[in-house]
Amino acid sequence: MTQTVHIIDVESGNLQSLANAIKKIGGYDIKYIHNLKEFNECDKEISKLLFPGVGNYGHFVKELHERKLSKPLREYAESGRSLMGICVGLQSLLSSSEESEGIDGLNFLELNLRKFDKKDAVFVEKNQLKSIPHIGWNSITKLTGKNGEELSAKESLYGMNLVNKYYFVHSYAAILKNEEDFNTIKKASQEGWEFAYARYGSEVFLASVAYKNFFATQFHPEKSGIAGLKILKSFLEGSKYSQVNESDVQTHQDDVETTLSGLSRRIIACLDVRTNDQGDLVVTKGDQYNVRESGSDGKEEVRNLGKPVELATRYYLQGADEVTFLNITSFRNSPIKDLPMLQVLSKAAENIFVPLTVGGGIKDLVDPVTGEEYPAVKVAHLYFRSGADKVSIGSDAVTIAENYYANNKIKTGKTSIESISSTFGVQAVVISVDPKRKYLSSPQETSMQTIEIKDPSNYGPNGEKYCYYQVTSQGGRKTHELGALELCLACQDLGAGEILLNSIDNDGSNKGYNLELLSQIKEQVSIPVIASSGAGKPEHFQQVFELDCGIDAALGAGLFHRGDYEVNDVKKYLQSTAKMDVRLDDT
Ligand code: 1PR
Repeated sequence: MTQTVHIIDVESGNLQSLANAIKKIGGYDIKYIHNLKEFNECDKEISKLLFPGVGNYGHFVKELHERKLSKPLREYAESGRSLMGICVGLQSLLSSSEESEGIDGLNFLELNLRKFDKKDAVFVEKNQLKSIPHIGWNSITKLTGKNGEELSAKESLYGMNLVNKYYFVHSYAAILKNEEDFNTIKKASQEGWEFAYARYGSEVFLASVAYKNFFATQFHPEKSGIAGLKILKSFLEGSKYSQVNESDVQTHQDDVETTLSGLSRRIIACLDVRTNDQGDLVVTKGDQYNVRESGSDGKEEVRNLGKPVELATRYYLQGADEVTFLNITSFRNSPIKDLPMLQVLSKAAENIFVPLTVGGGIKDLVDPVTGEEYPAVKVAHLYFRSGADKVSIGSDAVTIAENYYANNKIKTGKTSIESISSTFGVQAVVISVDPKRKYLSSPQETSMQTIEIKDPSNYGPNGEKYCYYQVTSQGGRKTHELGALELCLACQDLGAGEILLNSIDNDGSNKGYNLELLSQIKEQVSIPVIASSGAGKPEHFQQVFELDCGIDAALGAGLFHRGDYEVNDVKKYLQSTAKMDVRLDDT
């Protein structure tokens, strides 16, 4: 007989993925609760309640209070029935957050949430900044049971263990800093609370808390591959202390590095999607953004590398840590409800349990059929509702940055970057940058920050010894008087959470990433940077991760589409040859 799982929905982020994960586990129906009335209507029948949240703590807690859900939630938890919080769901159960001073949480445990320190000493020592948000796959460093006793590597808390890696995405956490925090934890442990700890740089924070029938994770089990699905399953089945399987241990190798951050090396598979001349939605791939090639009849046609959902699922099963879809012809208007990527996303999210990013056409839109205006935040919401975790903004970011500098860096609060990040959190906004090298004889020829080219074989065609990276929009069609670095700095200030840094010069070349461009930008921003364009073999991933600036993730497209390498070939190479820490999922 199917059981019902209830999910609290206060319209925060991507609930579809959680629903999909529960469907995948099987045997459960889902019912959403939006307000007190709905809670009261089904209160008696609730036995498994999920409480997910992403984005801003204050926004989320206020929604809970305004919908009058705080009190029934507390009473529900006290009644001994099962409750599971996820991400901001966990955070809201603590007492307060630096993110939103003056807004009280539900105070199940008296701890304050703090922002991670970008000037973490272990990073400063290496001349780096710690990237904020904390995005990626991290490990649990310690699990404690009642009275603070440590659990062994063979034990688990709801399937969560010391071997697997889980997907985190947040800027604030219950970071344990001072004596008061440790005393709170000690006292709670004596009362029967159980904890999982994780590390980001030198900061230790709570990855999970459990007490009686209540459990909460800072990471996203619904986005943590098979390892995450096992946690959800254990919670739903009430299996609190399941043993770790021998097969789980396959991911562990003793001689691999321990990264500075604690995060493993994140590998992203990217799919450029567009309609071909026959009107089918296909995955394509360009060389320096040119996606056309000569067909059998000699005519130029769009390179067709396969179907978007099929390829994305394949890469997930091959071990991709994240999948990105870019609609590369989004500047052609289509009716909002028919936005082609909505369907792709919702289909992909049914079977892919790692983060999904969607880009292309994230901006204020006017429906060409109805004339209705759709602000960017509403467009983004449609994608989140379909299963996206992040949206990536390309062309609109260029316009926004140009206006930002023209207005002396004054923020209007109205741009797509600001509106989406203030509603859904900075972690939901990626900026996709499409830069092209511009050679200069002297730095005085531009107001942008320039790079001095070290290797004479890379000088410009007329012996130019300097360059900067000029941004383009509309898939490289339009060039702007703006540097990639200046674009990234503006977007970071406006609230972007991550940078997808392409390079038109290297795209599709298989000659490796643009290390010069990546270093210039990563050295000056504090949000995560994803290296993109040029990966042709596993060694290129090693090379980019070895950069002194500390690249956060590396993306590949062509090498996976052509079948030259599977995603796990890259990861296994990184693990066994480069001794780098990667995530290999459960079996
Ligand atoms: O401008 O907000 O509508 O977004 C459009 C998005 O589409 C942008 O993210 C832009 O980068 C992307 N895009 C537009 N035209 C193209 C094209 O190729 N003609 N693709 C394009 C950009 C770059 C990477 C690529 C890597 C790795 N693709 O995503 O996947 O370079 O390739 P490789 O590993 O094979 O070298 P908006």
